[in-house]
Amino acid sequence: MENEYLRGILETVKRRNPAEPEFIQAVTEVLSSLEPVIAQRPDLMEAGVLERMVEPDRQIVFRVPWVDDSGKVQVNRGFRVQFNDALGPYKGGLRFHPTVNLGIIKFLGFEQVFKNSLTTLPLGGGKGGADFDPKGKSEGEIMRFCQSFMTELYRHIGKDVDVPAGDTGVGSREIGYMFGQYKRITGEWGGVLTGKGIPYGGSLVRTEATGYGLCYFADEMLRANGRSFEGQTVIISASGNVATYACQKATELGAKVVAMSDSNGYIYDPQGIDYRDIKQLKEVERKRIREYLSIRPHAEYHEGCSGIWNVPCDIALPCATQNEIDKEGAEALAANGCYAVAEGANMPSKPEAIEVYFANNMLFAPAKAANAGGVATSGLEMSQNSTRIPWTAQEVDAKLHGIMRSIFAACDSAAREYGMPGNYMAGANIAGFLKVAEAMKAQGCV
Ligand code: NDP
Ligand code: 2IT
Repeated sequence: MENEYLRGILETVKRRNPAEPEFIQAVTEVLSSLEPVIAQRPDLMEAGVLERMVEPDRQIVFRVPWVDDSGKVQVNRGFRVQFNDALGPYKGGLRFHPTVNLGIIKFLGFEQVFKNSLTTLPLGGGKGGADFDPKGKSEGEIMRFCQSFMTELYRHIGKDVDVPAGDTGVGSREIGYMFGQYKRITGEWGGVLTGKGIPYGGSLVRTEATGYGLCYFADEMLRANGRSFEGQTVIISASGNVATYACQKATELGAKVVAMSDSNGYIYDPQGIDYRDIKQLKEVERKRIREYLSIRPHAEYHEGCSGIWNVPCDIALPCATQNEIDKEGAEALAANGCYAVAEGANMPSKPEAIEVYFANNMLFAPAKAANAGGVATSGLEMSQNSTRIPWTAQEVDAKLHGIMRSIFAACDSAAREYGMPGNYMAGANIAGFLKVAEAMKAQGCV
């Protein structure tokens, strides 16, 4: 980074957050993209916009006590980081995973600010979660954990204050338990969480939205570069919410998905994976991906999830977790002819992997643009909750599609305007930043 002002901001972030490598990684990427913007916009520098943007509005850390099935008290740590509310109420998911810590939640919250800005909807950015591992827990344990988590969280959120949703380990089951507890404590039935079940205020297509949106964005990028999903071979890491519906939409758009994974290993099915098998296995039965072979015995299972990047493909859709593609993974993709990577997970590519994509002229759709369809549809759920008029699946899907198109257009044109045509990562960071920056400048030093 050449710009002295940006370097100074990064140094402060590093000094203040020494134990948070993922947060520093996310900030470094955004600041690096902003060099040409800062050169042209001294007014934003004078308003101290960036100094304020890299420091969350507030970081809430709390104890989550609960009683397991054997009667033993368990304690987890809960988080909600309210990062920036310049554009609207804080908005972002809750992650339940044993690897969760403050630095992880801060990187996710920071990214969410720019992502939500790109959605075109009035949404601020935040993120939360807990270091709770839902794997192997009973229904009763999951419910008691969610209720305890909400017993603290409720005082910090509200439908016009902060609206959480799902993320890794948090789906409609967990949202249901948390919504019930919020309602019981506050007596208020409102749109305080998104990703709710359809019978009680949820939006049609929210479950599918991140995976669909990822493919809509990737499709725009491919078409802008003279390509399409038609006839292409695709690999998708993970088999969770985002991965499952990315598999469905990529297939509908004419591709063949030949590999998917979980944290233990990956499956390879040269005949093409039907998303309904994955949905049944993972969403309904909550089993491991290796069980796929019991329904499709011709497929292969390989232990170790990172081996998936060695499977030859045209397009790769990483949909598991942060930093899941390292330099070697990216090199394997490039060597096998992969020409496009679109990120469904948040920050799945290490910086060295991104360098490999650019060095090989691969098309790269960065997470904060490509996976924004989930939160965008959460925004649509908030609209439906406010007006109390639900939309049909077709209406929501059409709005989602339109939003993903406009996000691609914004990334594409910002990249061109600042002299980096085709660099959608820089385009996403710049377009996302400018809207938040204008709002912060207009609202004064708060
Ligand atoms: P789910 O909990 O539904 O699924 C997570 C999937 O990723 C599982 O297949 C899981 O495997 C795998 N996974 C998780 N952690 C790891 C790891 N450390 N190594 C390898 N595999 C791992 O989560 P989602 O699909 O909702 O989220 C996936 C990603 O997409 C996350 O980065 C999330 O932040 C991002 N995202 C989610 C959105 C949403 O609306 N849900 C919106 C935008 C982004 P296993 O079962 O073995 O743990
Ligand atoms: O990372 C994300 O954008 C999400 N987990 C979705 C957040 C939301 O509020 O729907």
